[in-house]
Amino acid sequence: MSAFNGQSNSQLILALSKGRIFEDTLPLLEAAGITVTENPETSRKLILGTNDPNVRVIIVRATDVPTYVQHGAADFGVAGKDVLLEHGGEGLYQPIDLNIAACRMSVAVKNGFDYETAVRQGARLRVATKFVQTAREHFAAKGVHVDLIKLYGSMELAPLVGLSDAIVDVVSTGNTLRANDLVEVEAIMPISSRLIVNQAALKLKRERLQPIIEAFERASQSKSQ
Ligand code: PRT
Ligand code: MG
Repeated sequence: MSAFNGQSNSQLILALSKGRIFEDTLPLLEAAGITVTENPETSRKLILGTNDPNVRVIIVRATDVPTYVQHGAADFGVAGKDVLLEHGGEGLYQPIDLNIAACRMSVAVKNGFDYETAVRQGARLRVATKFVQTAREHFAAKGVHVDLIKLYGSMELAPLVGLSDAIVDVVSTGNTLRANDLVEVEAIMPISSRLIVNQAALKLKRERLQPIIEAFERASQSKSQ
């Protein structure tokens, strides 16, 4: 189960997604003495080098990061709590909340839709989301009956064209909701990104991984203070 089969235990593969997670992880890597030598926004490469010949970064979709780490194709990675809840966390050790890429998971509806009354009256709600596990658990805990509609993106559109009554999505500034005449009616939970480590790699490569985990921990704590 070693990353990039056949490589020695000194080689480390880190899985990241492009965009906010990559950008917010760079300072943590710097704190661990690791500099990524290529920019995923301008390079088409999916495997990026660093100043340490034993450490490489692979660029994958945010929702695929836990899958690469679970199967040992990457030794460690950074993934949002939203993504980890949907994945389930199997085979993953989650040592630290890095307090990066912060946002919240929320319920939103079209401006004018009376969510409170619909819930109170026990109406059956159509809810569009990429986060079906999280949405199912949230509404089950409230005792609200829902028909979940799985989408892969642009959830904001669903209530506007009558596909759903509500959406469950991550929100940070709220600008996207406002721009689409949607209102946030319920905050489900705060979301931030965590460091995830393959459970076998943690044992086999502990000597290499432990100092990086500790540097990430120190850097993320000093940032949140
Ligand atoms: O973009 P892609 O489809 O490849 O995947 P992704 O959206 O899962 O990846 P990415 O890189 O956009 O997000 C990675 C992680 O960042 C998520 O798993 C979250 O944990 C976290 N995060 C933090 C966010 C946001 N903030 C966020 N604002 N993820 C997505 N958004 C979306 C939001 O849903 C809205 O559509 O960005 C849009 C703008 O948000 P507002 O509220 O600032 O307008
Ligand atoms: Mg995105």
